[in-house]
Amino acid sequence: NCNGNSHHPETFFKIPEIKFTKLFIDGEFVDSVSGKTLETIDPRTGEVITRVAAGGKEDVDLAVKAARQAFDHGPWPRLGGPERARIMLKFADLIEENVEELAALETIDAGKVITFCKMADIPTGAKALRYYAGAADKIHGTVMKLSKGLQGYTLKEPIGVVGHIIPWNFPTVMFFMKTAPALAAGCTMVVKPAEQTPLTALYYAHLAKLAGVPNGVLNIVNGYGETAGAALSAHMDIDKVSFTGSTEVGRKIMAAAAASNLKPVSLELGGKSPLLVFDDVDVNEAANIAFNGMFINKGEICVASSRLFVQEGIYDKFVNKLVEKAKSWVVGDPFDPKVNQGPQVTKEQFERVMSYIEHGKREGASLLTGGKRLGEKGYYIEPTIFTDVKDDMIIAKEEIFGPVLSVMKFKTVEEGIKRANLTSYGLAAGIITKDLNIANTVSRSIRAGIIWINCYAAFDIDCPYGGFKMSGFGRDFGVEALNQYLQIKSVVTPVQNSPW
Ligand code: TXE
Repeated sequence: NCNGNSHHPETFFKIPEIKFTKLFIDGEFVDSVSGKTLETIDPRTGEVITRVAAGGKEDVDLAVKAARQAFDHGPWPRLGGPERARIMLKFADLIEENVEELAALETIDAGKVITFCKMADIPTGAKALRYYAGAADKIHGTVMKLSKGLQGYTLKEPIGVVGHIIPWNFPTVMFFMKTAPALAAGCTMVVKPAEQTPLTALYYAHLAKLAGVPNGVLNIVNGYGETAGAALSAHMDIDKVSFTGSTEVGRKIMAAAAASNLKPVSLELGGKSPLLVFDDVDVNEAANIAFNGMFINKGEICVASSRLFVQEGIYDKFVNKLVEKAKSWVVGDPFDPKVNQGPQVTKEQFERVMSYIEHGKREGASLLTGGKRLGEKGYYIEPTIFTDVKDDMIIAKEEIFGPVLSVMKFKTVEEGIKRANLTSYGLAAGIITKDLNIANTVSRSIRAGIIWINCYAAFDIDCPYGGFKMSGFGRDFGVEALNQYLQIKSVVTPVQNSPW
């Protein structure tokens, strides 16, 4: 493993100039009312990249007012679907034209490896816009022949002004998994990006304007959760809040929605996802899937396969393979194309992960590999694997959100299912086996929103995704996400002298 600080970033990529640092309200970049700003930090060094305007309640009020006006009187909800689609497609093209610059912004802000940002994260923004643009002109209700001479039909109307509160682990993907279906539905919106990663969202505001998204439709208020985020979730004039983040904040958002105007919320929260590997597999292939399922995006991924259950027949061989993979996994500057894992997003997250590693050691799990910080600067952590993990240890129960894997041994299918379900979360799960019956039984028995068989973390925009249990409710991606931004109105009327 190379040291996180051994390279100069310029060797690999030109860091882009930071062009957008203000709030975006009613089609203009503006300072915050209070004049306050917040620092955004380069996780490779801990140094300040730039300061961006920090919005508070007053700024949220202004943004909601603009969005309300655009919804109640503006063109966006009133355009035909094909017109909205045309603008969304242009927006998607602009993202692709600027992919290099956007990828570099995402990498410097979040510490995500540049190769992935270029290949996956940024293009997913364009893909989401195109997918939902394709749906914008196919939003139909149904017609019902009702009893007693009545006829009914449903109208699917945009839900109104939406608040999107998003986290820092996939700033671009989260931005578009929420805004693209809301735009297609004809909603207007206020987005609050995570305070740790504000840079790409502001660039998207600029591109939206260039593409022709009317003023007031897409507003961005950067700021902290307790101020800007809380103001959005408690706002009387917001019709829906869509949130991705921690379970703890999810509770606060739901409470604020209940205490204000009872706006519906959708919550995509944490996870502690199980991956079950059965004796019949090709050990090398399965270890690859399991290792990537945990360590991609430095473990900062809500579906991370952080509880790995390996059946006893292959357990020793499998664990050896995992160690081999950890040894060849390159941690370092995320601008280096050879690097697999960049720094954790912030000092706070870095310290949180390190403290979980200490918990694991204290609780008596065996530290098989890793466990240490890399370098003295920046927030780099070695890929870390614990074995002899018991189901009730803290490291097996709580979401660590970093490169720390817990490996457990199991005997029977029944035992595997039972232990996989021993969690308050229910976001995702994986099964690796050649036995179709086992795959079918296990996938029906695990209470989680997405199950991967012989693959892991395989996402597609057409495939809905969200949680069971304390991983939240509501679905992002797929047609399901579009429905979250639509209201159903039933219209009923008598039909006189109906012949049937
Ligand atoms: O999340 P927060 P944090 C989990 C993960 C991680 C932990 C803490 O386990 O270690 O959460 O991360 C905004 N009202 N996930 O503290 O605080 C905040 O500004 C309204 C899993 O960074 O939930 C940011 O925009 N909003 C997750 C967003 O909520 C508030 C991804 C998420 O931040 C608010 C991220 C409030 N009172 C973390 N307080 C996933 N599911 O992928 C904060 N926010």
